[in-house]
Amino acid sequence: MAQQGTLYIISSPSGAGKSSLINALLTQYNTAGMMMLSVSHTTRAPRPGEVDGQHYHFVAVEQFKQLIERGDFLEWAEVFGNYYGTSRAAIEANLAKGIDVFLDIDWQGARQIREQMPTKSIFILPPSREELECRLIGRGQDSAEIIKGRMEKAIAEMVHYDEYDYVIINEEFEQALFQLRAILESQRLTLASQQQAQQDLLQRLLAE
Ligand SMILES: Nc1nc2c(ncn2[C@@H]2O[C@H](COP(=O)(O)OP(=O)(O)O)[C@@H](O)[C@H]2O)c(=O)[nH]1
Ligand SMILES: [Mg+2]
Repeated sequence: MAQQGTLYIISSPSGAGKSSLINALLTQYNTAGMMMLSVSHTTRAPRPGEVDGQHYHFVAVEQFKQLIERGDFLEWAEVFGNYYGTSRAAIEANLAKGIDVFLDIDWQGARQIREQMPTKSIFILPPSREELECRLIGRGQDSAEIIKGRMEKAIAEMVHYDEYDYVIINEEFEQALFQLRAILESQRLTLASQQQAQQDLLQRLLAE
């Protein structure tokens, strides 16, 4: 039996640098295509530069509700007034192939997934409130009112940090990326993982 991939849940408030970290991880360390990021469905409008099917599957509310009814979502939640959902199909198939799957989802989604399958969950925090505010303003895509709202939502997300297995403070990007990698590497070195990955070697080593 092929080794089952690990399902990583990564959450953070908006502006903590989660997307950049996940992207760097997947482009720099995706050895043999054994890691993938799940593309969620959302009812929010695409931002400039966002590509349908790549950043999200952008759908209308009606379509989203149909997907809920069909049972297509492993989890879904309303976040900042929009719907977001993780579709089941790609995830289960890829985990079965031994591929590590990454979910960029909020705390509500994380709770739902944890109830259904084994996960390793990681929460990414900004180094300070001031820095978080700077990063939210730095995007320059939203009005002052939206930014204020996002600060409030960020705090509402951050209070759930203690539901996660790992916590990373993203002060310096390369350091945070290194820490994210360390979590992955250690996961691959657990007894259970190594017993699967090194079956042949272990058999040879322990033969009488
Ligand atoms: N529950 C759930 N949350 C999601 C999903 N996709 C994205 N999110 C979360 O929704 C929030 C808003 O995401 P987004 O619209 O991309 O804005 P961002 O804050 O700039 O990343 C983030 O916390 C995401 O992690 C999903 O499929 N399910
Ligand atoms: Mg995002």
